Amino acid sequence: MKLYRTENGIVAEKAAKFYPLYEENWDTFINDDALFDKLNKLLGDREPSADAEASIHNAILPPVQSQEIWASGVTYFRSKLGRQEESKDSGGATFYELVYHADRPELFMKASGHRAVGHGDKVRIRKDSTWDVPEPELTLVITSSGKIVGYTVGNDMSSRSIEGENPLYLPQAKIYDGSAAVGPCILVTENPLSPNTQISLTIRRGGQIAFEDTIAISQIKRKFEDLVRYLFLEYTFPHGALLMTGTGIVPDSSFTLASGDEISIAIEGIGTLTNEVA
Ligand code: DO4
Ligand code: MG
Repeated sequence: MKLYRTENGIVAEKAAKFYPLYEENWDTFINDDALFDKLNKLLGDREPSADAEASIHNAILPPVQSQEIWASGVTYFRSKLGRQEESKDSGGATFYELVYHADRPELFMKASGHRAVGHGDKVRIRKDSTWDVPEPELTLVITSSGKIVGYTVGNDMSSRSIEGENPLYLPQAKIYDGSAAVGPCILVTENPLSPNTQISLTIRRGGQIAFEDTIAISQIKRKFEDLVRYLFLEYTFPHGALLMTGTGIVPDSSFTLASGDEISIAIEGIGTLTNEVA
């Protein structure tokens, strides 16, 4: 089952039928350890509607409201290599090696919910950056008790020139207006995603494919539960949280994003998040 946040309210999708849940409040509805069962039961008593389906095609909002969006770093080998390469002149490479193998993961706050952009919105590159990439990341939807109840697609837009200059510039490389995209919906499942689930990134420039790659989530070095455990260790999330799980796809060093590029991130079972670079 999938949940969309639309201008009319929440819309649920089950077996290609769309159900209006307009009376529900996003923050309280998704922050429920029994979300799968609740949704399943609710849809059993409802009729699908053409209006609900239309509201998805009109405008989907990012599937986040009062939740904070956090991100994990250096969780895939390819990410470790990419960071080491970009920071080799600044002496930062050792830190990426260490954090890749450490028990404690790298976690950082990416955006508050109201700063996130959704499917079809524009993402941005910083004016003071010269080397930029999208980071396609499976994103966990977590309740305030720390339970993973769903998944969405995330784009952790990043400045490699600023991050490579000095690892301490990470917040500036990662956190700025238009740097966090999530959507198009939340996949609510009874069971965890299959490790074979593929994440695909396609970047189009002038209608042509400028970059594409795919990775399976089985390539991640850490367990999702461990990332969540560290995130919740000394921090409370009254509305729950979203957690990007890190990128396993890094374009070659010669690639940088440009204004007008179209970034599509597809994750099997969830959907495709598409954003143009402003
Ligand atoms: O350490 C820098 C950030 C890493 C990151 O965002 C990722 O691996 O996805
Ligand atoms: Mg990332």
